[in-house]
Amino acid sequence: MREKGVHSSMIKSPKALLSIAKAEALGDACFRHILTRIRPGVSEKALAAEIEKFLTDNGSQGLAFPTICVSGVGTNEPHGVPSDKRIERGDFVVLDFGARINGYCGDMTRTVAVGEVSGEQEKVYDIVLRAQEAAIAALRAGAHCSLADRAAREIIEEAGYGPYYVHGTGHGVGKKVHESPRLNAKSTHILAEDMPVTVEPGIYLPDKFGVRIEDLLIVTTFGAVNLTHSEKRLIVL
Ligand SMILES: [Mn+2]
Repeated sequence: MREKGVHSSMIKSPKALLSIAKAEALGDACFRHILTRIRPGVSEKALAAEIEKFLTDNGSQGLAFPTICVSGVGTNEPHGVPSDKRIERGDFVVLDFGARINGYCGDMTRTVAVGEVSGEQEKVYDIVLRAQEAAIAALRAGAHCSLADRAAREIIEEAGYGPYYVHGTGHGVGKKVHESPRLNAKSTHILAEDMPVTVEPGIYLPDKFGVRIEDLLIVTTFGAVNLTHSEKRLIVL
């Protein structure tokens, strides 16, 4: 019997899930690599190019989507485009990228600090991380997708940053990087076993900085399997 809010295209085959897991593992390897390249003076464009080179050199067949690498004030834009801006001490750097394996996409985001970090940066990072972990904890086959969004949003709202969480909490992933189900407040989708979904809350402070943390997980009857293993505690390079 098909549950309301569940469409078969959201549930992926074992072969598709393995390809998505491999794409995400390649993303983890890429993150480890790019950490060795992030330093003051390197441009966003150069880092984005290095990410894409690492992915394709290591088996990515094309890319899941154009790489986001933004820094400083530019991190306050959720879908920023890499520019010639050079990394500076005190910047947050947001990296959002994905490999493609057998046609299937990976998708991950990490925010790292360079040189030093302010109290406000640490505070906002911690709120986003707690929101992300709460949303992950709300993933379970049979749960409404809006619940994961609510879990993340509640934490951000209680911390006083509600107006600065300007997008949904996550999405399905397949041959397209953005698929159903949608994990947002209006979603009518219901999670089911073997749905790959992202969880990616963020806070974007105008004229200051933004933070986003994104993992890719497979929904199960007991919760979710996290395919993304990169460090989530704040990294200061
Ligand atoms: Mn995503």
